[in-house]
Amino acid sequence: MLLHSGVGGSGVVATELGLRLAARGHEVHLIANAVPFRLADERHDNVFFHQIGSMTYPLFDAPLTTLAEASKVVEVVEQYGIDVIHAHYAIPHAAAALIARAMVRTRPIPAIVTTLHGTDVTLVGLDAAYLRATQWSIESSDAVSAVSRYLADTTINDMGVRRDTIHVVYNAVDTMRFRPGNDPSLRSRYASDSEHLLVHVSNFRPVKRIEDVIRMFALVHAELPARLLMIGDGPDRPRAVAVAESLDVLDRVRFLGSFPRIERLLACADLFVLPSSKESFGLSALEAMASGVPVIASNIGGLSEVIEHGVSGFLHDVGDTAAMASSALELLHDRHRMAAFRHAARHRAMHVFDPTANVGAYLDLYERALGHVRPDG
Ligand code: GMT
Repeated sequence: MLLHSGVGGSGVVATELGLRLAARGHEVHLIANAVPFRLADERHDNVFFHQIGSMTYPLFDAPLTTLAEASKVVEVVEQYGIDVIHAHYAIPHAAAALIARAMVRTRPIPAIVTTLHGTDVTLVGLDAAYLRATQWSIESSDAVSAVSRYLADTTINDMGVRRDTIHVVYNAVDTMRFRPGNDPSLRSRYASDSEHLLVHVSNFRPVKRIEDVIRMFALVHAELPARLLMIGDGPDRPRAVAVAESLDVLDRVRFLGSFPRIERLLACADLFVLPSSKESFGLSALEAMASGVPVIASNIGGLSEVIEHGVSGFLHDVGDTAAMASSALELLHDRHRMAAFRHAARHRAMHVFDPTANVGAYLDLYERALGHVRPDG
């Protein structure tokens, strides 16, 4: 598995898939710049971590990370006899995998599977600086998957990738780990019994529109006593703090920073808020739903494949914080409706985004890719 190690859904998806494959007896090697976020507190005999080297040199503007990654992949493939290289996020991982395969001296050569997660297609990959490299990486992989139908279609239609098939494999959630079960003593640290608790989790990048979380929260709090937990960190945090201050709700908002085990906190929430401008899937929303927390989100990307509008949450136009607040208040005012939404959210998470089915889908994809690269077995 080649993955981004920081806070972010693609790294979480890759790490959790690796752990599930290892639990089934497969040997899994994770290759990243640093220990992946959700691997930090896990240990499994079949899981190995290899750190990509980083050498600076006055002639280079920055470390040549894609080449360093390719070199590390070659080392791991030649030492361990890897069958499948699974790149999570097209660039640079799929490109590094393809470069590595061209260098490998041992046989048989590994198959390359690329999973598209989001901005590798909808933002970064579309930029002229990376477009051809991204197209080539996707077209040259032996099998390609996307985490939503929306993302698969966008890759073919908007990015102009020439490929017959991009398989859709929805992300999964561990519904034993993420489950309802409010811990009153934990919740009481952030909100009293008479206050409603709203939560947002992300890496606070511009696509997450975290200022909208604050604006929407301020409208909710104007009508009902409420608190907001902002979990995560990133470049837009100072602006969100400034907006909270200007709307006079800073004392109602707690910025907790980022940490890997958020399940106990999520289970304390009344609503989860995700007003992103781009979101190919929305793993954090799914984790909230598994915790029995309805989601108020924007109606973009793959979010409508995860959240059913009017059943397990509400979807509104990007930036329409008034509509988002009004939907939130609708649920917070109506205990029975809230209970129905909580149940529907949990039910959907359990039945549509099941980890066992997800591992099975990826194993099928690995077989397909191996059939492509090693047709004679
Ligand atoms: O594509 C990104 O912006 C980064 C990526 C990540 O590593 O967090 O997020 C994407 O992949 C997640 C896991 O598949 C999805 O849940 C997110 O929706 C997706 N982010 C975007 O599309 C903005």
